[in-house]
Amino acid sequence: MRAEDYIALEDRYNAHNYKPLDVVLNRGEGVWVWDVEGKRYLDCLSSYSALNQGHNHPRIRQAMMEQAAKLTLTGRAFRNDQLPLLAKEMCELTGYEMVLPMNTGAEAVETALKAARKWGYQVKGVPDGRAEIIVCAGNFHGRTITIVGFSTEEQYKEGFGPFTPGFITVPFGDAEALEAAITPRTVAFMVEPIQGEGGVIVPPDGYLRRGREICDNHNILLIADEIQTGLGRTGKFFGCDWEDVRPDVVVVGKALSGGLYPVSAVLADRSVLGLFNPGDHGSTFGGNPLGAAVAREALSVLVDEGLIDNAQVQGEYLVGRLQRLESDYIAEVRGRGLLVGVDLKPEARGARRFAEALKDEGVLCKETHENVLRFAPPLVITREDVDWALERIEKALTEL
Ligand code: IF1
Repeated sequence: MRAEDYIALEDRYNAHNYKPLDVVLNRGEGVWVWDVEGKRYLDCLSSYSALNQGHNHPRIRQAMMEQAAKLTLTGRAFRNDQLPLLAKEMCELTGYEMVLPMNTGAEAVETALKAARKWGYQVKGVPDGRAEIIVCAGNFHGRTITIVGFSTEEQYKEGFGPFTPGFITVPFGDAEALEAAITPRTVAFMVEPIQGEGGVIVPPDGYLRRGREICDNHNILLIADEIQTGLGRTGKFFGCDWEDVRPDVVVVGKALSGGLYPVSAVLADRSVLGLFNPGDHGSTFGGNPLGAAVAREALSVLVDEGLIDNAQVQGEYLVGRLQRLESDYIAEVRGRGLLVGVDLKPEARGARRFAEALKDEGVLCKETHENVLRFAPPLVITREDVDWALERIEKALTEL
């Protein structure tokens, strides 16, 4: 079958909840992917930061195959020999006391929200059913009804109400607005250290540290959604590490499994996650031995291969080169580590056409909103590969 045949099948039989670039991939290795006609592309999206360790990492693949041949699923009705080791390794790596494993990012966010509400009622003493959680305008935390209910993006909500009450929105990057929104019923403030979907928005210096102080002063949990910014993407283990902030609750997903399998988790201390009792929460696949074995290997690859430092080094180089690029189309280049957004001027007539043109040149990236091109290659990328991509990006942004 040819590419257009796959595209026709997808369009006929799949719901149209996406508008993908018309490239049909069937193989990946490191930063590279190949389409069904054998053409090679440099992946500058990494499945929205799920592939920090690169496609088809040999060590993670091996761990997955070995575990798949032994035991894949027990349900949490029984125990398995991988989950305890994953939890211990995650806690040792991050300095938290407990883990609650889930599968997708949205599920882990929901878990963190449930934990915060339970903490609010049981520990803070908020009257039952009255808990409030503060979130930021421009947030992206997933697609469940509760989560889209507190999105400020109309399209994510339209047609899906009614929504879960108990969420208050404040502007992102404005610590004083956060403090002003707090009431005696506030139990948590949830924030992305850098807003990804929001258009790679880096908050003002000191915002997270000030947020931490405000949460401390008002006895509120700080929840960091590190699903996209975590696990090395920004050049530190967590995005919050840039301001030496330790959230009370951290949500991770995506690259936790190196892109081989959906694995997410909530990290926190016993004072929060210890509040869950048997039957309070769960998931059929959450904590399964296959996912746990994959995540264990994915985490050690991140550390062993120095991918976090590499993200910082290559990211600085990429951002520097993009910032020096003389293009009439670029309004601003933002980012940290290998989470980079190029904000285009209205004259550029939208980011999508650049993503299309770059695809033809062999660089895969995606627009976010109308005017931002996002570049987030796997953290295994070399200087040589960055140069290869830059040559094409510079051409597209100056000649198109
Ligand atoms: C889609 C964006 C990225 C996330 C943060 C939770 C989740 C995500 C900070 C939910 C997911 C995704 C999902 C994907 C597109 C994507 C995305 F453009 F929408 F914003 F990455 F930038 N918190 N992000 O970024 O995790 O349930 O998907 O595992 O198409 O919705 P999930």
